[in-house]
Amino acid sequence: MKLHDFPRYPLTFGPSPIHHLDRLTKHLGGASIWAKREDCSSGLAFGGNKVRKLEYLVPDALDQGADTLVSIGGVQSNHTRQVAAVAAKLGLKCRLVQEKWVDWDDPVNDKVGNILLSRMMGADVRLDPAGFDIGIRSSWEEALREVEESGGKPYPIPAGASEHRLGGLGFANWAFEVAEQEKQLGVHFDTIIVCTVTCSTHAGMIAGFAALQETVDDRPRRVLGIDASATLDKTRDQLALIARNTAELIELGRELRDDEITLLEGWAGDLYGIPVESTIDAMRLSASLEAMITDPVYEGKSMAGLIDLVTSGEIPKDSTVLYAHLGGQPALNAYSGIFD
Ligand code: 5PA
Repeated sequence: MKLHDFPRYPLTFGPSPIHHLDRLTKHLGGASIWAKREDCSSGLAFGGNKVRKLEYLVPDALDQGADTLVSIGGVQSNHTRQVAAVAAKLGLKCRLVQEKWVDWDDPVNDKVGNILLSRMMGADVRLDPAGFDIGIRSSWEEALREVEESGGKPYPIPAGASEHRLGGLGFANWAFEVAEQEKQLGVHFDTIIVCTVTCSTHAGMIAGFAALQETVDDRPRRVLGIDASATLDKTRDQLALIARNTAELIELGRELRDDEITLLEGWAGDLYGIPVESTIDAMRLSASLEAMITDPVYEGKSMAGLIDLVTSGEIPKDSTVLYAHLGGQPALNAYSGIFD
């Protein structure tokens, strides 16, 4: 099936807005920088990149007659908050496993931000002491079993909706959306910057831009993933796998080349979820120049990557860059100490 033939349940306002970051561009003195804002493209509980992914999972869940969405993430997972939001909007139940992915010493870390919102929206939130891992977890499989045993019909959504057959479609379609917006704006984005952890955002983009190139627009572009997992080898393997599976699913008609799958290291620090100096500097810069708010777990790290790549000239001065803002701001409340 081609990408546009997959059913999509609308949960966003439409295409996410794109705008130029003129003060940041001027400050860095290099490439022209724009942002595409997944953080304000949906009215569902502050939105974010998962809403777009879930638009392609919901028709499948409804087809199967599921009554409970079951998912997993860290205590401050944006993903699980978006699953809770979608469940609320559809009138479904939601069961969430929230693992201790981050050892961050903040007294309200498991009470504010994302987890507070998920509780408010009626999700059954259960804390689990397990640490960070982007793979399939037994606690999640257990949650699925429990829903079934209590007479419910669970719909399984793995971490970040990534290791799901349909998980890459949302951001494959993002590529086509970008191409439409480029026409309206009269620009061409030769470089895309995206934060990568469970991988279906970046992987979907890779498959989508490859399909775009085969069909409507063969101009070259680079999609640069900035790793925020700090488990680089595992993430790189998962990225390649999901990109290739998504490419096959949308009938790209050729193998993805290795040079289309680029994951850069250098900004994650040593541990997932722990901001380093470059993260905090990037968060402060983007907030103070553009009032564009980023979080310490994901977008602060990809923003740090963007800043360095533009400043060093790695992304050349004549480039036009699109920064994918994937959301994540609610977690800021659980990191109040950073800007004390
Ligand atoms: C997340 C993910 P991928 O997981 O698709 O690689 O996306 C990375 C990403 N930015 C980037 C924000 C704001 C994100 O929330 N979040 C996860 C979560 O549980 O919230 C899946 C890890």
